[in-house]
Amino acid sequence: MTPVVSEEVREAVEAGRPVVALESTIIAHGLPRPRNLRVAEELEAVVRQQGAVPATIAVLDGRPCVGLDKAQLVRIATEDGIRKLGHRDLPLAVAAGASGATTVSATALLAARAGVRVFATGGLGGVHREWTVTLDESADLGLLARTRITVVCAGVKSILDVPATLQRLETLGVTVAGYGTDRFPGFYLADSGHPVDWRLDTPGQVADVMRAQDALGGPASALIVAQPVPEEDQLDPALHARVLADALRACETRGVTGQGVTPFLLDYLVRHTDGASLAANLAAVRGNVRLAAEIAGVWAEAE
Ligand code: PSU
Ligand code: MN
Repeated sequence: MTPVVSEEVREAVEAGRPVVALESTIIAHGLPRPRNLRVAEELEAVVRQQGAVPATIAVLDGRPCVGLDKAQLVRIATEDGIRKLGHRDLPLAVAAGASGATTVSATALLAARAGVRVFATGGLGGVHREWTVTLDESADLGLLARTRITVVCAGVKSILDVPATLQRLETLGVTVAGYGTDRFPGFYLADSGHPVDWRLDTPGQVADVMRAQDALGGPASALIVAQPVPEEDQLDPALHARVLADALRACETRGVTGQGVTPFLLDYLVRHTDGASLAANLAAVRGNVRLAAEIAGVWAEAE
């Protein structure tokens, strides 16, 4: 299942130039249409502005692709029947010749296989509230415990049980640092209400940690760089709390389970905050993509 790496990405990886992996589930299932296509293109442009090469990742007609051309990006954003693929779904999608968007877990796996070390997203998946009943924990966590990649994110999605997710990351041995903060970010919110033990303040410091990971050896786990959405762009915390409580109730009432839970909750928030949650989500992702490109730049210089 060797990924099909675009020529631009392959050349950049071979030459040691900066590359940033981008996931496609946020495009296909995390953002409303038609805005999602514009966002996909904008995120790639942000990477380029920083002098790095974007590698958006997805599976098209059974082929895992690292680096999409314009037509492929359009398919992911607009085609009906684009599936949501976690890493466990990849062999099924390949064998069936299916097309799908990759979550953090599938994107991280394919990026690492293609030699891409830095990856930007919005918020990681994690332990869902009601875990004691549903046992719903995103496959993102387990995969990141086994993959050497740096993920820039705004923490984990605030629809989750954040302290339980932080605990699982600790148990699984995933390295976590706040970026420019001692507080663990809360995706739509700048502060999840929980502290983070380590803080990094510059792309150079992040690259130092990446080098130390490699020098130490040990399990090939990830580095999570958790950057908060700027406070002026965050969702109003009171609105967030109120609408999220409604969203969780609606999810239960409608019997949404499994892969459908996260897209349902994100969509509910967009519709019931008059788009404010979308604005916060986009601000977080944009900031993460920019920082990831900076980190990739410093990393490429140091290699
Ligand atoms: N970040 C966003 N929007 C998203 C996601 C992340 O801003 O839609 C996606 C990621 O692909 C993540 C997935 O891996 O949600 C988690 O889904 P689940 O909880 O079903 O594992
Ligand atoms: Mn889940």
